[in-house]
Amino acid sequence: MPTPLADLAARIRLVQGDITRQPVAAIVNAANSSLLGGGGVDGAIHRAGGPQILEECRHLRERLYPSGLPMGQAVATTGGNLPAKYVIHTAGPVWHGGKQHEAEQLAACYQSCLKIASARQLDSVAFPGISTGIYGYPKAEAAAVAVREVRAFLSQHPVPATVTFVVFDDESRRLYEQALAGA
Ligand code: AR6
Repeated sequence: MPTPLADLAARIRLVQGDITRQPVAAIVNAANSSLLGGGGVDGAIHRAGGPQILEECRHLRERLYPSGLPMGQAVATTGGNLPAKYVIHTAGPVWHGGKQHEAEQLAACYQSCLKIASARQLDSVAFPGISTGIYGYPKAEAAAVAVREVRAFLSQHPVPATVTFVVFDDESRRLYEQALAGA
C-alpha cells in the first residue's frame, strides 16, 4: 500500500554538515568506478572511516568488478571507524550538458543505493549530493532527481525508514528545501 504523503515527508530529512558524522545505519559515498578512493566526499569518508573501507573496496573490485563498478550501480562495505555501520558506494555520472542520459544515470544511483539499504534492512541512510561536486552535475537539477527518486522508493518500501540528505553548503541546502517543498 502506498505511504500517505504526510508519512513520506516525515521519513525524509535535510541536514547541513559533514556526512561522515551522521549517526545512521549507512552513508552513501559519491565514489567512482575504480572504488579506490578520490577527493571530495569520497576522500572525506575514507579519511574518517579508516583503511578498512579501502581494503574492502579493493577486495570487491578484484572479486566482482575487475573493470570497475558500472555507473549507476552501488556496493556496500563496512563503515570502518565511522558512526555509520555501512558505506554504500556508488559511481555517479559526469555532467556532459544533460543530453547524455545523466538524469537517468543519477536516478539509477539513488535507486541502487536504496535497494541495497532495503535488502539489508538498514533503517536509516544518508545521501550526499551525488555528482554535484567534481562531476559537475548542476545542483538544482540533481536535488530534484534525488528528492524524486527517494520519494518514489520510500512510497513503495518501508525500509529504509528514514533518508537524510546531507548538504555541505548554504546554496545546496536552499535547493533541497525548494525541491522538498515541491509536490
Ligand atoms: N559531507 C557532505 N557533503 C560533502 C562532503 C562531506 N564531508 N564533502 C563534499 N560534499 P564530490 P562527485 C559534497 O566532488 O561530484 C571524487 O574524487 C560536495 O559539496 O565529492 O560525485 C570521487 O572519487 C558536493 O555537493 O562527488 C569521484 O572521482 C557533493 O558532496 C568524484 O569525486 C559531491 O561532491 C565524484 O564526484
